[in-house]
Amino acid sequence: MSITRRRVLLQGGVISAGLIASSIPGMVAVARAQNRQLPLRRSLQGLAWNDPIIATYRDAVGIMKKMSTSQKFNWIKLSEIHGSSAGFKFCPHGNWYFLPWHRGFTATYERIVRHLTKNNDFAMPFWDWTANPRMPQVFLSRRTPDGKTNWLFVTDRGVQRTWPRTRPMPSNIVGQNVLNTILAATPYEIFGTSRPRGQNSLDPSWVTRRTGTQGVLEATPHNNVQNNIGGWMPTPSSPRDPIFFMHHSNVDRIWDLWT
Ligand SMILES: [Cu+2]
Repeated sequence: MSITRRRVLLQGGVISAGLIASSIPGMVAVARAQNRQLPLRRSLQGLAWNDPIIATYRDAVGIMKKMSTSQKFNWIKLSEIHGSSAGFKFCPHGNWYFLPWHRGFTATYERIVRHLTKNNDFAMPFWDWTANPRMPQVFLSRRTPDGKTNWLFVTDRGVQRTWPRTRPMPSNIVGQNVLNTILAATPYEIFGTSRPRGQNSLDPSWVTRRTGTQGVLEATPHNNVQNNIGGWMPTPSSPRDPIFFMHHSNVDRIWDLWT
């Protein structure tokens, strides 16, 4: 059976209505939040280093990096939900849960940033690598122009990004043609990766099995942008690079476009 975008929409609607009705506290909060104007995710392009959105994210990453490992929002500890040097933990790749899982993960960080900075206008910007294929400037310098630590730069010992700052991501990875191919894929499992081989129940253990066939979105721009950036990004510890969330915010936006 092929799952079309319409079917995903219908099933998604039924699932969320059911959850709200059963008054799970988190979902009630989501329903309430939907009644007020939610902050809109913006393109990273054109946001200056001192734009409130960038400054908020940089501050939050700094707060999390300075937390001890016993604190629940510690930067490294949070990233271990995704994976660590021991391998992937909960994150599904090569699995049709790839998109929804990373949507939830990105939204979780977005809320943590609001919580830590008290800036409720914050929404995770997206790096639109199709329109702006060079690495975003605000991630690239060790210090901000006013001489403070740039927490968006990767300073971990022995782990450095390797993609040259002046070189655009190649168009066979992020170009408009690639995007058109992604958006033209109607079956969800072609667009957004297939179910793991042999899945025959909704048991949560299927979420972390990586035996599906990656769709173009996951296999082409998602994987290759991460592989090209280097440092943490090609590894299970990829969320240790703050650019991870603006990369995934864009993957999430493309899912929304497709829908
Ligand atoms: Cu992942």
